[in-house]
Amino acid sequence: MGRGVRIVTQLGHGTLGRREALAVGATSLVGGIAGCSWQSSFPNADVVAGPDGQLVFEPEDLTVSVGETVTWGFPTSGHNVCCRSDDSDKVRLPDDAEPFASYDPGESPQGTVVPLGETYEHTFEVPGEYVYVCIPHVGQGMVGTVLVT
Ligand SMILES: [Cu+2]
Repeated sequence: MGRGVRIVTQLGHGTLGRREALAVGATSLVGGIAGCSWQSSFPNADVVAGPDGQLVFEPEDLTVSVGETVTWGFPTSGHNVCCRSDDSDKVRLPDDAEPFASYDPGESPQGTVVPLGETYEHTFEVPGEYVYVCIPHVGQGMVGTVLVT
């Protein structure tokens, strides 16, 4: 009879172990979902830089009216916004438009990124097509356009 009790105890431990494993799995899953929903913490961002860790701007193409402000949100770290022809030959902007970037002209284009969770804004005063890049990832195709009409 004593043996029987011991067996039941062992089964009990086994069951508990499985529950713990499932709980850990569930926690990881919640973490994954929370990671995806980072985007929604930028309800006012027009463009998300690096959503879900992808090296893209989302949406890639955006159309706005003259005088409108575009806000980029940064749910992941390591990215910036550059629309300065001096810093990348992929950049295009109307001749009479002021170049802009999320870093200052004196700062390193490669090394100056927008901190995680922050935003960058630019107001478009000149109509035309703007092709901007993320300097650290322009080689991987992290390029976006804003059409100002
Ligand atoms: Cu980037």
